[in-house]
Amino acid sequence: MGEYINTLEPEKAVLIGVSSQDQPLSQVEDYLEELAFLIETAGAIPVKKFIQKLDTPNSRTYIGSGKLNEIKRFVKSHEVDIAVFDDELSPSQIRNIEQELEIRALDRTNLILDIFAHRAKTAYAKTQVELAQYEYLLPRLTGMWTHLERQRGGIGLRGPGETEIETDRRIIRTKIANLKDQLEKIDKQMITQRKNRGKMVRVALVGYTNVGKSTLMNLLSKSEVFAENKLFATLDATVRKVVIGNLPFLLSDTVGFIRKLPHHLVESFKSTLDEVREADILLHMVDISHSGFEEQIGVVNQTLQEIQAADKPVLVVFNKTDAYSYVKKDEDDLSPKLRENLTLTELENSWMAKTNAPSIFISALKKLNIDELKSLLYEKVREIHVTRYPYDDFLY
Ligand SMILES: Nc1nc2c(ncn2[C@@H]2O[C@H](COP(=O)(O)OP(=O)(O)OP(=O)(O)O)[C@@H](O)[C@H]2O)c(=O)[nH]1
Ligand SMILES: [Mg+2]
Repeated sequence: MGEYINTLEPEKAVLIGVSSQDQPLSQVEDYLEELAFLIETAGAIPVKKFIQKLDTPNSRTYIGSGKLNEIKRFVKSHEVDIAVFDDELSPSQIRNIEQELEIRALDRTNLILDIFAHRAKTAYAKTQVELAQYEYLLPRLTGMWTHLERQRGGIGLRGPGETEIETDRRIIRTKIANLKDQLEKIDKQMITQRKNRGKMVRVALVGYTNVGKSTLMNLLSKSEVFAENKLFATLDATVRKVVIGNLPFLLSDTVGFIRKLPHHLVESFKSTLDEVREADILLHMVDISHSGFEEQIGVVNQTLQEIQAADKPVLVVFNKTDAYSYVKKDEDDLSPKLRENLTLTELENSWMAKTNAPSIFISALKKLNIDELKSLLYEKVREIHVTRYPYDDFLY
């Protein structure tokens, strides 16, 4: 009874998350919602979500055996192909789960790496992703092979398993070194390119994935950057010259951030993120129609810190106002208004009261409030421009 693999049928996936004291149920539901979007982006179909309440994960199989059995029954009856966990699993946990469920198991990091690998288009992005994949794999080889070592290696013998690991390790180390060399060469070219841009003010679009960065880029620069309703539509940095009024500046669009962006990806995308690190102004875009937008803001700020870009002037651009919705409260309901009860105007006011970072509410898709954004941007760019070109008289 051979395994039947139909490459035309998209794979079916179950999603698995764990709720605990620090991770309440509603949050896990949001996370799994995002995981489902990631799975769709990867080309598979999310068919069911499983959440287990668990304060300490099982060291062998991450979730408890009861839950695992429940999932197994579902997997069998619905012909599911993969089990995707929202949290990071150890190599041995993955192995144990795969043995129990008899299907492939992935964690979130794995999935994101896979999506990046499929979506990378340029040689540069491909090289960056390949590097991240090998770096992810290297420390995991041991875990993947220990059982073989034990089975095959006799007493005092160097088992074939072990030799294989050593060979594999050596091959991977060589690959990593080669990829780093390649990237370094391209990086040097890019540094020269960036130097040639002169002193022009540089603005970088940053934000969570799928918030509308590329859509705004296209709108402001009249370019045709790829934008779509999938995660990580953009992997390479694109830079365009934009002119507002008579003021020219450079605008860059780059890879979006996400919760738990794999560390190796951030590492290997460092030079793509140089656009952000070297920018004079950041346009932090937020999808206001997303229920988790506040947490997304936090993830972006944290990632900016990781790449040492957190101390730049920021203009917060709340996008997708056209898609914003709220839960209207009854007149006689006197309980305090929650965030989900705020109208757009109330939300704007409460945000303005909370922060001193300049912000603006727009819809890039419906082209709402774009002139206001432009004049705000003009002011910000001008402030920097005049310090760099003190004798430039185009402004006066
Ligand atoms: N309703 C609504 N949708 C928008 C708006 N702006 C962008 N979108 C949609 O949001 C989706 C993502 O837009 P992109 O511009 O690709 O987002 P991005 O931030 O560049 O995404 P990544 O490159 O994947 O990080 C697309 O389907 C857009 O059409 C908006 O103002 N309102
Ligand atoms: Mg994009």
